[in-house]
Amino acid sequence: MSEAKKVAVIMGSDSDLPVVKKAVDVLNQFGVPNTVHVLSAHRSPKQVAELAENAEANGYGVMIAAAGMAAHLAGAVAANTPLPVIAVPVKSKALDGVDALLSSVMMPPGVPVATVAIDGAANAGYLAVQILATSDAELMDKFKAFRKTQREKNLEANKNIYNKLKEL
Ligand code: RP5
Repeated sequence: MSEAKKVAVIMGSDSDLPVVKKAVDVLNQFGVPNTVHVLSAHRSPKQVAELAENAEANGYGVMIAAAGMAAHLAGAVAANTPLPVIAVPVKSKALDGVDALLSSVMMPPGVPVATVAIDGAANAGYLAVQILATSDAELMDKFKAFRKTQREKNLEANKNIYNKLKEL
């Protein structure tokens, strides 16, 4: 059996960590092996390119790149790897993350990055799990079980909504 593919989680600055932690938590929850890096498209571009260029050979299956402001990290990673790349735009003070959202999502044809919501790192984790699960039946079963639990919780809340209304 081939080894489980890893996910590389990269953030532009360690100031992004409180957001990015949610992606790492999801990957750990599903038992997906991952590595975490602080590398910047602007401050350490050579190291970003090196990580991305070697990622496929090093056993990665998906790369997550989180950055704020003029966020070029996901694009710089995608430019250097054939692996799927997920961008997490991180909220900044001046433009509330819209700057990073637009920088991440408006990629030219042929070099896509799958961009989640501003600060949506948990969904980056879930999407990475879903991508890897297409070639990993055990992981797919775990993901389906997670969705079932989510649905059951929602339906339970639906049953209880009138009791909740009375409590308010
Ligand atoms: C981006 O600039 C980082 O991803 C971070 O979101 C933002 C600010 O970085 P610091 O000045 O906090 O290091 O490259």
